[in-house]
Amino acid sequence: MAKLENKIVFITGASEGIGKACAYAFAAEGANLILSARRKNLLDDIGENIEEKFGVKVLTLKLDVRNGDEVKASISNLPEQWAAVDILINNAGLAKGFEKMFKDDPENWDAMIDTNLKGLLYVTRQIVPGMVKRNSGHVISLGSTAGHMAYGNGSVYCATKFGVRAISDSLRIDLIDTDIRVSTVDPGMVETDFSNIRFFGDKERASKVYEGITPLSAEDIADTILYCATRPPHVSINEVIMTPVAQANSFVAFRK
Ligand code: 8X3
Repeated sequence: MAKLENKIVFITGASEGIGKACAYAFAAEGANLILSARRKNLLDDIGENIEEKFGVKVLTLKLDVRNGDEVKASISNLPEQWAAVDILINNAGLAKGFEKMFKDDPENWDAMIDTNLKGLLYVTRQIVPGMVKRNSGHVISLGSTAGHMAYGNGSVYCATKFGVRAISDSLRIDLIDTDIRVSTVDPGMVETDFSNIRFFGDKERASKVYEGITPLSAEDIADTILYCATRPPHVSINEVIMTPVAQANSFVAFRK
């Protein structure tokens, strides 16, 4: 039997990259999906394809996690059959710019803090109370190696990922008297649109990030998130740090 049959999995940032890969990985295990992102047209295509391929149900939700009121309205108005979310995957996140903090444009900071931290908080705040009521659930958030070692030109991105780790560690304590699990999966180099967005569409600069290295793929991360979600109920994978073999940490990588 599929491991996640009849479970409801809520994924943020599901229109591309790691979020989209999670959608496919979890559907393959029989989960029904709530896919959320700003670009609903992309979600609808993914949803249709997944329903056809895996025979699971998919609800698509146009959601900007940066908007607290919108998050509250959307999640509190979920159709009844979708309201009992079993697994929340806090995937929506981004890096904007690569610049010394004292030269950087504060607009970039707002984009990262609003999505990576406040967005994660807004969504989690809406979904966890239902999990507490049912005494069941799993919150899995995307951290980063940048949340373990800060690097130059990345102060605010690193701060947000240190923050994701702090929020997860604290939430795990807040939920200690429940059966709810809290995990972070913290990757290093993953080849998605991440660097392209960080460098404002400069594809050449983005591709240099992964030069001479076999980076992780979105599917590698989804596979690990699925692993966390499919352990026996008494097992909590609290934190996973994962990198390409050729990357040791934020600073040390070997390029062929
Ligand atoms: C992505 C990894 O090293 O680009 O979170 O910050 S890094």
